[in-house]
Amino acid sequence: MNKIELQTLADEILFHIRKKPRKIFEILRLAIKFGVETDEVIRATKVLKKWGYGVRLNKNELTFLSPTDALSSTEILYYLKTKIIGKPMASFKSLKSTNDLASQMAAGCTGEGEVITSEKQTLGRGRLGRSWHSPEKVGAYVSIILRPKMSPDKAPGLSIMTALAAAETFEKYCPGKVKIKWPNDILLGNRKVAGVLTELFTKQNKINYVVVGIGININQKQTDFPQTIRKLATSLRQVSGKKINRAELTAEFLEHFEKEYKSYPKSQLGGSLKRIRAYSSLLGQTITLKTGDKSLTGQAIDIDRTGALIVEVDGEKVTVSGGEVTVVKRP
Ligand code: BT5
Repeated sequence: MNKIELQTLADEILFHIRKKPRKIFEILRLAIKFGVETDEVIRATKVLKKWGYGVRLNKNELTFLSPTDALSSTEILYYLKTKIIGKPMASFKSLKSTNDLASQMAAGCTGEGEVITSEKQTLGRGRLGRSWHSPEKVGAYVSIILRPKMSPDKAPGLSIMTALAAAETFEKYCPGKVKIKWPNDILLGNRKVAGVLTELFTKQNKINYVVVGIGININQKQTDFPQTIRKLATSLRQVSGKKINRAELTAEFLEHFEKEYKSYPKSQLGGSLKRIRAYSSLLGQTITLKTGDKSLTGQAIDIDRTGALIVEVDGEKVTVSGGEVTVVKRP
């Protein structure tokens, strides 16, 4: 049994035994139920213990005592009600970057919807070589592998679609306070609570695969952020005043993501533009937008179905598909 099969067995066993906490389950019966050897049930139990589950293994018996607060696939799948996204899912204790691993896996033919999560990242990436602060136990670092049947020019809007799925997830915890800053930031107040990194891989002018990564600050206190971002960043816990179950929130995000993604390859942001506009922190504002070494200043007036921002510059409409935005403060 390889690592992934063992994790799947651990997921199935846990799902079964946690329905009846403190009940004693015979290892032999579990082995028969899941069609495996008894020593494989014991190995799966050890996987669960490693993730921090309270499970008691007593000679030939197994008992569920308590859940873990780790961001494990077992725990996320317990809450997850999707069809494609997160089926399957692989969770790690530490990775350099979930996007990097997802990309390697996708290059090796992993199918659409597979999700990679990690408790922490040692080299979490933002856009343009920037880094994403990814400490353990407080955040969620998640990458989704997609193989949409559409042309590569339709991919840029996936970032704002993902930001919308995140915003709708956060709304439950911080109602009325969530904003999307085009093209890839989710804000609470003026501070960043999550960021999206979409990476597109093409082959002969067609999409081979896309990796959508998101980093979410969930239970950080302000002092958990390094000085460099302490004034820019916030977490859901800080704004809601409540500690949040990270696995449950991750499952909720993946459900929102699946809903939005379903129609994306066909109609891009058609069905979600109204909601994106309502969440947007930029529309109506005077902004400066930098793309490479070019810069323009104007009024952000709309977002179109491809996810591009429309800016009015000296009476003319300019459509831009990516860049860095700062809001110009009026005197
Ligand atoms: C982003 O980039 O906002 C995209 C972040 C994507 C991270 C996810 S985590 C899972 C997946 N695996 C990865 O390796 N990456 C993805 P950008 O717009 O370039 O913003 C980066 C900037 O945000 C940094 O330069 C900091 O100023 C700020 N920043 C870094 N860490 C932050 C954090 N935890 N919270 C808020 N702001 C942060």
